[in-house]
Amino acid sequence: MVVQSQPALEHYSLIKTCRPSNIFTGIPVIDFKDPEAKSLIVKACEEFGFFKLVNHGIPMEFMTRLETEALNFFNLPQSEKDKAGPPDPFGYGSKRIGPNGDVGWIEYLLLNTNPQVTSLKTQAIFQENPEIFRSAVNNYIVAVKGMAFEVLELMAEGLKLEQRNVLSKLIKDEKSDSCFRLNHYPACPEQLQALSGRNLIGFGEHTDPQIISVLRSNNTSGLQICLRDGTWVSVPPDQSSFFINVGDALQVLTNGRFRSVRHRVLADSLKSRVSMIFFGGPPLSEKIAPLPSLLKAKGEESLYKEFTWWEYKTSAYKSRLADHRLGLFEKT
Ligand code: GA4
Repeated sequence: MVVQSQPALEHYSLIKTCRPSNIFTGIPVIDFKDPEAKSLIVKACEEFGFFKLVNHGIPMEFMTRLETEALNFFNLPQSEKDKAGPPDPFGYGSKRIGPNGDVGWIEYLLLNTNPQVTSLKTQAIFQENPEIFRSAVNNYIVAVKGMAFEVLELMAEGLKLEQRNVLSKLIKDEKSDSCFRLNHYPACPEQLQALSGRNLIGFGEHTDPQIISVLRSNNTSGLQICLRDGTWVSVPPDQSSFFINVGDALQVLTNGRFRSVRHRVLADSLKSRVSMIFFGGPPLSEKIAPLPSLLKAKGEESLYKEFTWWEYKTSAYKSRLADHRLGLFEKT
């Protein structure tokens, strides 16, 4: 048995492992309908850069329909899925994440939220049930984007910014550089994990470069976040809720008051995990700098050099997943 498993371990030796960690019960939960939501969101973004959103009003059907369609795609033969790849950055990817050598126990589809042309690759993505899959993706994105606008408007109110659309307009803009990701983490063969006594990494630790990320997953655990003191904790899964991440751009817009949360996903030995994430990014030409009214209110200087979203994104794509990408843009 052990002898049989060794080649498998060798084969996956590029994928990192980590020790299992405890389920965390302290994730802030925000009820969208709570009159206090705006100040609770600000508090959660300051402390964790992460919170769970309940009572969000998006029907479960939007999520389950897309999950079913995504699984139909991921269950296709490998040769069919490969027609929708490689991800450059959009398309189907397996194990490799980004262009710089990161690998994980994962396969995924990375999609542009405003596709201009229908390429051969998009045809390959939507091949089986083109209209059904495409409309499940589109309907889901429209619903989640609308919710992200509202979250950003509540945030602006909580931050006491003069206009409640200062943040939301960045991703409402028709040139907004947002994207969407469908991830499939197959259950990881138990012997592989048992042999090392550790968990295989599905998606290595990183922060999201954008303003905000909205994640929904099935009920399989695996997502972990890194707390301020550097401890990694497991986020209990909840298929009916959304999880909101502060991205690097929002950290800069708030001059470091909100923190972009470092997170990762571990493979589960028994169940596969499916997640869908909307990444709300600004237009490429947008200047990313702390909001002047926030600096004025606190009498602060910007902690960051000036840059556009295009400059940040270009630099992000030259980095490795775990890199501290904002480091290059911090004033010394
Ligand atoms: C992390 C957030 C999003 O998933 C993503 C990722 C992107 C990719 O998978 O192509 C990146 C990663 C993400 C950050 C640094 C670069 C780019 C892989 C990578 C090594 C789609 C994004 O926008 O940035």
